[in-house]
Amino acid sequence: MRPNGVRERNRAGEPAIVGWVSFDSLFAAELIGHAGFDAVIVDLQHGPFHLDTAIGMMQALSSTPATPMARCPALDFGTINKLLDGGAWGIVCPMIDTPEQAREFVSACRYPPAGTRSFGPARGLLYGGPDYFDRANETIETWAMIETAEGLRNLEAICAVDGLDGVFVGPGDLSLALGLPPTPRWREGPLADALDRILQGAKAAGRRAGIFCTTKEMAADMRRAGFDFIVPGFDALHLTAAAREWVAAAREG
Ligand code: 3PY
Ligand code: MG
Repeated sequence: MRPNGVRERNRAGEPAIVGWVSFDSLFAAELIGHAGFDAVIVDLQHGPFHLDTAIGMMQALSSTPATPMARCPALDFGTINKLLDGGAWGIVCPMIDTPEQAREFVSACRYPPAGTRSFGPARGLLYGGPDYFDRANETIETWAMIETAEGLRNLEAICAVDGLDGVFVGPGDLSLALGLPPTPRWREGPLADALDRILQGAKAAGRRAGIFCTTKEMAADMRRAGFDFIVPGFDALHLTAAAREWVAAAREG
């Protein structure tokens, strides 16, 4: 089975740098897949597209060096199974509040006896190879998002769930849960305390920690803090930032 770029990078003791695609474009996914990321997440929660497009985007990513992963729209067995069958080498699941939900999430991603995933790995065998079934449980990554007040309260119990690979911070929703505006103020106050708690809690439980970053500075800070899985912005942000720079350069020139 093809290796998982996130897992390989983390095993080498380095943070994985992960892309994030929200355009309903196969070509955009392919472009981002060639940008140097270890993996790329197709965002089916907030990306304005549905499952068929998400699977096409993972097919496009399969032609690049980046490992295809997906964020499911919610904790839903059917959608998670379809994304895995469509070639996701990892799932990020939003809004995990309780250890029971984390257990249900991990179970949906693992073939029996470890879990309850149904067999029918459509693209898995094509992209992964004939040993897909033997290696899927140990290769596919499960990342539970901590981004609600309840999830934060239950952090230790969520981290203790067997088979969970890591916890992934959604700093926008987590800020809202803390009574802050959604643009993350990660350097001070309640969000900084929460990020520290999540990182320490994950490490104490032997889990990895990931985070979505809204600026380059935040990504650099999170890398220095010790996060294992860093998403430095996403396609729409990268495109508008680059376009603004080009416009400014042309106006100044
Ligand atoms: C958040 O910041 O809440 C996220 O889910 C990142 O996309
Ligand atoms: Mg969120």
